[in-house]
Amino acid sequence: MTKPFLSALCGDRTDPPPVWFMRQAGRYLPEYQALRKRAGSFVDFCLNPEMAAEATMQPIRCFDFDAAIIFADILLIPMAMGQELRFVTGEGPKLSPTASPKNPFHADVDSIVRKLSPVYETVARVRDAAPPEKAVIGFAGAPWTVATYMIAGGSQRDPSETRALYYAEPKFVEDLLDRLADATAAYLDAQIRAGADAVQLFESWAAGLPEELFRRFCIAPAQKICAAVKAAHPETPIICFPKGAGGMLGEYAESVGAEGVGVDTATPLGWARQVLPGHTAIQGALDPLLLIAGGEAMEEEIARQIAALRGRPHIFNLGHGITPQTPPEHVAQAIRAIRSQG
Ligand code: 1CP
Repeated sequence: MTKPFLSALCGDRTDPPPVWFMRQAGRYLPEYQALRKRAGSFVDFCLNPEMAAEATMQPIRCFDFDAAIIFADILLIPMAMGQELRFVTGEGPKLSPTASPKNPFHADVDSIVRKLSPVYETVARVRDAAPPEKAVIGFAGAPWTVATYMIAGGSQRDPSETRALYYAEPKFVEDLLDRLADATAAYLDAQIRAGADAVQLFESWAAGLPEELFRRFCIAPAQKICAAVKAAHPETPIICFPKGAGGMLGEYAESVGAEGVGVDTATPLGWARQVLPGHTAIQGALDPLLLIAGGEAMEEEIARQIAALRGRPHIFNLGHGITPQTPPEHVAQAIRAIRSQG
């Protein structure tokens, strides 16, 4: 059974393009809200394979997306490294104590990977439950993004605290990124062994880095992770999403060598197709706020984006995660509009 999502990652253009949405499992869905109420804490939810598999499958059943992304979170790695992780309603995630040169959170990779074994069971359950034409996506946060949460102790307006700490304590930040890269590669390897068809690396805080730091913090760790994953699983495609990479996007894609690259809402698509290698699948980039409005404006923008990437391997997605305010019927409308572009 061919999976349209994987065809795009092999470099094939399909019309209509395959589609999934970042954060497609989540608070905008009444089914998710009901499950969340029963699940206890958010961390308990992520580490309960039965419930996490159910949350993963809800958007597939509701909207027939082409790929199911495992219900988990990028902050499970810091938790497995020894930080306490809590989600405070209205405030977002909290990690304590914060990572610092005095508190570097050394943990061996095997113990990190072992602590996250419920996630691999979720992957296996979703693989069993998903129809054969649907792809299962495993994921992790990229080291720089995860390090910014570990150092800030949770939600942040921007990652300036981590950048400032780097200038004061370069060795600590470099060492943390290196350890995160090793743990992340092993974590993705375990997800692929459990049945993930592809993996995505979320670099949510790539914006604002001077070019040399972008190379050191975003490109080098992604290269290390992709090389390790490819060595173990040469057939498994990788998508990297360096949100806010701006003018560094082309160099990032060339250097990292992922099969797919995510583009954010601010990226001009005509420019992206010039700077990204021709065989690289471009994933994106509908504005999630347009999904709140729905209607004709949304349908026109969907048609415009598909036309802008005509002839190129394209995975339709959002330029960032879906928001809790999104009416589920607009998601259904968006999928119909995408699938009508043959
Ligand atoms: O209240 C709730 O029900 C929790 C909301 C929620 C959900 C549904 C969080 C808290 N995480 C998730 C799941 C999640 N997170 C998934 C799987 C589901 C899916 O995509 O369908 C994924 C891929 C993530 C990834 C994630 N978590 C990122 C990277 C993508 C991005 O948005 O930039 C980041 C930065 C996080 C941290 C996080 N977890 C949750 C929140 C609210 C945040 C962002 C915190 C912040 O920066 O303020």
